[in-house]
Amino acid sequence: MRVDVVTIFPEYLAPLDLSLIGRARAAGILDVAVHDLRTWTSDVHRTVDDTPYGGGPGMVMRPEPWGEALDAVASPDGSPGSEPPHLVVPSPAGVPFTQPLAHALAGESRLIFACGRYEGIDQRVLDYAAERMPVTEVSLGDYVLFGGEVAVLVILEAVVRLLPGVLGNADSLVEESHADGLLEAPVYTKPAQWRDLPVPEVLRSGDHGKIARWRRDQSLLRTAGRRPDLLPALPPQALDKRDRAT
Ligand code: 6GU
Repeated sequence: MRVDVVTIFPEYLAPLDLSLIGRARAAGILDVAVHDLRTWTSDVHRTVDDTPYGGGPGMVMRPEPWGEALDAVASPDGSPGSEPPHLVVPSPAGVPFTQPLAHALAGESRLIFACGRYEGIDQRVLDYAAERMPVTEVSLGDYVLFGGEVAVLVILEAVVRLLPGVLGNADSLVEESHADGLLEAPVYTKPAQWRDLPVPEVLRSGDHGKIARWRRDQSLLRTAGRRPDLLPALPPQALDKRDRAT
């Protein structure tokens, strides 16, 4: 997968060199380039923002540098039949970022992230891009960040770990929170007794049927307690009669 990130703060993306993402890059699974938006300014002050039409607080990112940047970064790589990149724009006004969206983005061969700051990017940049490539504005949740850079780190971490060859154990993708629309059950390791707290007896019983049932119940109870919004969103077959008893 090829990823281009356009930002006025390239240093913010330094963590992409670390850890599992850094390893995916070293293994050739992921190719990331971070670009400074100011490369595509033409005035001496390298201005990227201006006051909003219609008035109001804050500043809006000007369309010209963004247009030049996206023209340059999205230009076809020359290989015949190559798909257009998918433009991802982090924004508190976007669609919620979820595990299904992470899976969808993991299926793309090219992603471009456009990091807005201030009140956002002139809407015409997104309208123009949407005529030429898929564009998705994505939100991490119902709160406001200074800009899209940290959101890119979050989104890429969720996407890159889904790429084939990045995680050692494919089972961990099947068993994790959100894989089946429920939160994961609590986990324990040795020692069996820590301070005055024992590991739940069932997990030490060796009865795999009972363990699976206990984990399923814990998932259901956790989800009902912490994320009741997830339950109506489950597909109809997701809960059997035994689940409904929990
Ligand atoms: Cl993706 N960007 C910004 N700037 N703020 C956010 C967000 C994204 N998600 C939640 N708040």
